Amino acid sequence: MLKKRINLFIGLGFFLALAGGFSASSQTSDQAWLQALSRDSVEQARPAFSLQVRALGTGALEQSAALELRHGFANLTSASFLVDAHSNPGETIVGTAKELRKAYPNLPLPSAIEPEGFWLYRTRSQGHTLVVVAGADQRGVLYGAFALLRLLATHQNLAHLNHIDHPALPVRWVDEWDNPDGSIERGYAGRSLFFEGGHVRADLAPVAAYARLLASVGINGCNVNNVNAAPELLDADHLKGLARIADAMRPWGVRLAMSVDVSSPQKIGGLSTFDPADPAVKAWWAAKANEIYALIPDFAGFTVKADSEGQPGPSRFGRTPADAANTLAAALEPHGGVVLYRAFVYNHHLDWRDPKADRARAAYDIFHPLDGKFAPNVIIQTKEGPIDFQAQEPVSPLFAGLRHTNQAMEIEVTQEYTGQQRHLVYLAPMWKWVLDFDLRAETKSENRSTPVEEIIAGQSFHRPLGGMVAVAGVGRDGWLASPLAMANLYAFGRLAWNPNLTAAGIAQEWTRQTLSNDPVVVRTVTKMLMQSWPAYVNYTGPLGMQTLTDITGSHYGPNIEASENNGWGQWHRADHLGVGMDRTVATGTGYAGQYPPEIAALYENLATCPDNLLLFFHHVPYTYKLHSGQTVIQYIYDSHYQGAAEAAELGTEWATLKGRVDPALFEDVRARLAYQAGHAIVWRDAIVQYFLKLSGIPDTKGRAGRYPGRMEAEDARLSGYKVFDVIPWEDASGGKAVTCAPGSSERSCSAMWTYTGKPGRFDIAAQYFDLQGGVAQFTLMVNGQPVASWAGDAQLPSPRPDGDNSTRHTVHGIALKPGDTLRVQGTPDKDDPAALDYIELTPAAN
Ligand code: GCV
Repeated sequence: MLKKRINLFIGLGFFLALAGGFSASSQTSDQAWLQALSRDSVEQARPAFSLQVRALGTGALEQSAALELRHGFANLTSASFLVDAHSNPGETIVGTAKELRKAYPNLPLPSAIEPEGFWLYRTRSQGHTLVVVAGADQRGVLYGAFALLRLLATHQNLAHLNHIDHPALPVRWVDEWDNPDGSIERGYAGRSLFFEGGHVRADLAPVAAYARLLASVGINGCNVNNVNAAPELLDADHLKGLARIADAMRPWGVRLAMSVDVSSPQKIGGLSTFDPADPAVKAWWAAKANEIYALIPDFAGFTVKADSEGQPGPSRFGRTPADAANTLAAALEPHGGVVLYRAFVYNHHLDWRDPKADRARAAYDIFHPLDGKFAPNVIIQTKEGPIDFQAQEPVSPLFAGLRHTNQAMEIEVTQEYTGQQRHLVYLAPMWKWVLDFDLRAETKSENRSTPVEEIIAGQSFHRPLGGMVAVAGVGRDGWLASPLAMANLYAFGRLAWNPNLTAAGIAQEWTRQTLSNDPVVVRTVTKMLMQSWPAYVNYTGPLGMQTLTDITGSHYGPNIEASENNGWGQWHRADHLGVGMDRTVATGTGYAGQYPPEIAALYENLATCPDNLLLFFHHVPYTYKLHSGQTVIQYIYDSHYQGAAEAAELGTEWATLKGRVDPALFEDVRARLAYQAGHAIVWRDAIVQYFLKLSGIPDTKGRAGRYPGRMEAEDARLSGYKVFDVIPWEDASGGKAVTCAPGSSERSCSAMWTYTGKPGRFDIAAQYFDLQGGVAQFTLMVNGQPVASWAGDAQLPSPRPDGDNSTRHTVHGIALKPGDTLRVQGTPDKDDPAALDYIELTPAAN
């Protein structure tokens, strides 16, 4: 296995060197779904193709396409391929439709292939196999080559290959929130591929590998820097660096874009103002655009975050987003660039006591009145929901509110509010729900559906431009750090290409290419992926409550009150009587009225509001009955127990794949899923005990607040350990835990309990807080004999013990009898005080 990997690595390095002039790097695109191209996996398709690949033209992307096919055919077909190739020497011809028409006038080429589209065809000509990859244009050729390889790698029957396809959306970009110092805002996979120490990195081989990965799923643009933009990236030196990035991505048809700070003319340009209406400001941007295009002739455009979360904006001068966007658009227009102006504009100093204040309203309130005022090369980029990438939100009403403006939808691949890649959460089902959502934006008489996917494709309102943008957050740690999280990046590309694909179909495709074509693997992993988002919603914040996390900090673990009593406006308004935000027109903030009439009525009325968004639109008592017949409070209890059980199930399902997937990958994912199952319990217990205390209403199933088999650390016989109050209280069982003198690395502490139950075999879980800045050691002893030792060496958020870092270590099958002692010994290390919450005994499964 190791030898094979090394060979592949050398092969790819050679291939990249040919394609883009780069040396081999430790991060390759073959570490993701393209690894299928490096496996012997298409035996049945083998006779269809030969090694002969001929590009008709000399275009760079056509050359990339031909190289991809040679590389893919060679790796997909093993040595026996050559024998067949010898006895049946066929050819694969790669070119634009125009080139093919000229060279093969008798080919039944479709009369028109849409921009960036392709036609794949197989026939026999004079006893030889002829395979055709015809692109509408250069990008189409490349996308066609990758599509052909995908069909092969997923074992599709290509006997009658005759396939035409094109992307639904013209703008298909990833946004990276990378800073010049190499850090990545909301990135969970290490340092930047693009920047280091204030500059563009010298080694851009990983950037070329990333562009190849993006191209393989049809992504055509990459915005490389944080939307909280560093103005210095526009200076002459940095632009030269950015031009090198553009060079690295160009062989893959991925155009470079950048985020800009609208105050740049003042901050770095020496002007006294950045008023977008000022002629000097307009001239500054025009000159800057000329400078950029001189270095990067195919520069894609600017992304803008302004008047948002502290970023400067046109409001400083009484100007509108349209004024700012159009000034930038005018500068880019002569060169063919576009402006993606973000609708994520809101006041984060809202008065939380004001029942009419509502962050969800902001985008529509600000942008709807400007509809039709944006230049033709401006696209308004709107987050999928009205708040901020929560685990569950309604669709943004702004999509229906801009009929004379180009639109793009922004989604998040990096799992900011959805488990930060430590939790398996496949987001395609959520994105699909948004894409398919019919906003009923046309008048009733027309009775025409207007699903989001058609609006952003420009179809519904006849707009020339539109797209989908994903905040990707890739870094140098295996792209997204977690192998299964890569399904989200893959799914984004596939949905931006074709929003009609199904989430399950994409999951299957990804699994086949990344893991195996073994039907058991495909079935199991697809099932796991499809279960993961509903499970996460269940254990974090169901009924439209949003992710009940620390919204002012990590956005990771549970912290229910963090949303309240501040100006950020992510409120759920829970009190002792009820929960939910009244956004109705009748009695609330009026947000529901921003939707077209049919949808507004759906959400406005309690009787029709769907359960899964009830608390986003309505404030109801805990005893309110859902359509399902359950009360709200009972649903909160039930969904959290169900969600935690579903999270555990993911690990059980994965365990069945032992021996069917790569052993190292198996173990990596196994450990991640075990962690997730433990953290889902932290979420479950935090939310359940919080709402039990707040509502005072017991769980009809008797679970909330009762934990059979749990032994609290604060109730143990403590030696060295001190009891402390965890903040927020709901993040620890009973609100308390114990800590071992932070700062001291000499001493150990211990917590001891005596077992009083019946004799039996048990799984023993120790719930501890794994803090950064030190590696505490723990030992579990039974009657003084160690049965397990482990290190608190994870890198989890928060510098203090709370739900961000509460972690579970489980030991299986320990025999206990009454009178036995159980002891956890914790040894702190630097800033990690070996804090402990409880141990929990459950009867061993076998
Ligand atoms: C780049 C959220 C994130 C911020 C991000 C912002 C945005 O608030 O937490 O990190 O800033 O969205 O999308 O601009």
